[in-house]
Amino acid sequence: MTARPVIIAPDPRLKVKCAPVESVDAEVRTLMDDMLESMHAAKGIGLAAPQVGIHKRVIVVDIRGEDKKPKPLCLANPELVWKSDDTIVHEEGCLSLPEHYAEVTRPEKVKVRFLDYDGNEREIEADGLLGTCIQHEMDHLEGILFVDHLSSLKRNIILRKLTKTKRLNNGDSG
Ligand code: GNR
Ligand code: NI
Repeated sequence: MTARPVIIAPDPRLKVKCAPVESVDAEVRTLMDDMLESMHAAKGIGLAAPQVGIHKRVIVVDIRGEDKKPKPLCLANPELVWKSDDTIVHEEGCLSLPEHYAEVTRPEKVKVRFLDYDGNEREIEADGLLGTCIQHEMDHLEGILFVDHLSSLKRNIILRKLTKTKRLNNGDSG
């Protein structure tokens, strides 16, 4: 398995609508394995394929803490089949927006249909942190980041800071 670097915003590769996979074949399973390794290495609770530069509809999540045994979930072609009218506010972070956090409002509960690691069609109902995380990852497949749910003022503050950090890391003077 190979941990792949996570792309940091702003970056056009994070704004792409991803394509469905035809099936969960060996290549997709390798991608899932690499994504789990990348996510664990970065201490994230979820990761979407576009964050490692692959524009396929594949996400992984693992919301367990470090104390408990990890039980990762791999989802290909996830589809929202139902969402609650009730919403919840959760503080979100994103490996592509390092060190920035904000409260995001989303449906409290969702039902999602997907292909699992073995290629079987499954459905899960998720709420709480898992529900929030799955919705956050599914947004990535549409080229949407959590900052896109904020006011343009808050979004621009975060994106400008990230641009500045990138410039500093690249050694530019501006
Ligand atoms: O590690 C992550 N934590 C997190 C916290 C609240 C809501 C969503 C997330 S997902 C994020 C990892 C990530 O960027 N996934 O795309
Ligand atoms: Ni993210």
